[in-house]
Amino acid sequence: MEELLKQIENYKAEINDFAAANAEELENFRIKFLGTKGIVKNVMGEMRNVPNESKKEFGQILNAFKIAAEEKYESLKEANSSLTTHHSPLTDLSLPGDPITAGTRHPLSIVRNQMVSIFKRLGFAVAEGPEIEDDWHNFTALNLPENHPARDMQDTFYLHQNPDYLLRTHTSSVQARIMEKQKPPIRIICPGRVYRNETISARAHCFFHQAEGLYVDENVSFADLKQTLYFFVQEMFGKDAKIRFRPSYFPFTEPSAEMDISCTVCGGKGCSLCKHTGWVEILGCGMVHPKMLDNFGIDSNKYTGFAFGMGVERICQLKYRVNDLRLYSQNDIRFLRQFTGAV
Ligand code: 2NL
Repeated sequence: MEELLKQIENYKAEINDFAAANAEELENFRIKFLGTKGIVKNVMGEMRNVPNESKKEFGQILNAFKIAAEEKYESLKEANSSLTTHHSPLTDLSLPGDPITAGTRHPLSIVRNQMVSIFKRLGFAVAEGPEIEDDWHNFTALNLPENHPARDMQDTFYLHQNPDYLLRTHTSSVQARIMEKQKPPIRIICPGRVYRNETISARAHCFFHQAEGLYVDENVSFADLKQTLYFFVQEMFGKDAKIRFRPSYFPFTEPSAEMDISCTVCGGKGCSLCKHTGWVEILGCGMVHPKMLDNFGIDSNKYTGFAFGMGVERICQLKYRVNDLRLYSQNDIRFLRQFTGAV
């Protein structure tokens, strides 16, 4: 009897610990414990050998054992039915799935992709770099002296914990990183997000997007710069677009220029967009300052280069007439949907 009681305790523990990973394991459990030749039936059979005076007590123990096995099986069966692939007759697997509505590309992505694809056709490769930059790559290496206004705390987001690090204020830092590692010929276009500490308004934001280009090789001239940018403008704004250069100043180029295109609204006749001048400014450019080339160990007697930088938002404004910079980051679906179908 003692033996039988111990055995029942062991079976109970086994039942308790049992977990079915699938329907097959559960069926094996049923056969083992509850089948016609199963353990429960077997143990019940032992009643024959129990002396009469103990039959009542043993009967209760055996009954409880049987119920424990049955309840375990029922509860596992229920839990398992949700796991097993029972095909409900209500599910028609041949029906098409629920449609996922396709979104639209963000206007700034559309314009950036267009820019990149135009420059790629001219042999420019895409280069990217970190948005958290160090002072050297963002300022010093780019010929921005210690007291330059762009270094002012007002304009730049410095990292609190280590003000030698900052959120890049232009993508020129990417070009600096490439010149550091790569020797001429270098022909890259660097699209990316940049940050400035500005009060947000229709015309200013604390982050925006740029695409900067750099071409360094032997015999690169201002004529190459003009022809490259003219090609870009004609591809971006159409064959009727004209360009003009005005002298300007950037610390990393000499000579420097700003480039205008004929007004995209009036075609040059004069309207409110171009303030009746017929021209709108789209980018800054110039010949890479020889000091910059020397900074990176590129022989400025042998090599020359041109560089340019433009705002993606600005090009987008001229192409799609977006007149408030805040629209780009407000995620207003009524704005974004208007670019459905644009590439
Ligand atoms: C602008 C003007 C410009 C550059 C960016 C550059 C970068 C290197 C060397 C020389 Cl590494 N130049 N970049 C040059 C001229 C103008 O950007 O108005 N950007 C929105």
